[in-house]
Amino acid sequence: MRRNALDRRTVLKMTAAGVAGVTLAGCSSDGGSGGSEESGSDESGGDEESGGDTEESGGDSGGSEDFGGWLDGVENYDGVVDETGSDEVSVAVGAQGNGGGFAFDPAAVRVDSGTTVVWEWTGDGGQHNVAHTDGEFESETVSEKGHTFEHTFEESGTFEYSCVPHETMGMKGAIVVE
Ligand SMILES: [Cu+2]
Repeated sequence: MRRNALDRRTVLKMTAAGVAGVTLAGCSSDGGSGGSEESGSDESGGDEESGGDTEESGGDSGGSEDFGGWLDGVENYDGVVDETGSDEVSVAVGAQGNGGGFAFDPAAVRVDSGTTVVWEWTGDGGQHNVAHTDGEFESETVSEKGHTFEHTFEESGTFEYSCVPHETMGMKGAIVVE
């Protein structure tokens, strides 16, 4: 709730902190070369994040969901980031991963139904898009930093998507709607 009052940049940082939290709880693989900048915000964001963890009624231990193998080989996938309780959630497009700016961050996120997910282009990795595997949503293919695409998830379910130009490199993601 408090999170909604923060600007998008802060939300992104906190999301990164959430990923780090999952890392600590789960396997100990490090965040990769792209994680160094984000790690600076981990300490401040981490406290707040752990406060929110009490809302998780068990269930999602990081990395236990593999989406039928959809996220196999997605370098930056490190468990489903819980953003339930947020009206709007940001996902970076062209985050570091998969050998360059070829990742969605977070790769997988859990939201409540009615949540708007806003994908925001970092400007890295060239041209990207956001394409649901079954065509329920699809963005333009663009490279410009700051470009956004949004989709409001009204129905519960699991939504797998990719960046079509970089899907084979592992630029894939998933939204779990409760
Ligand atoms: Cu891409």
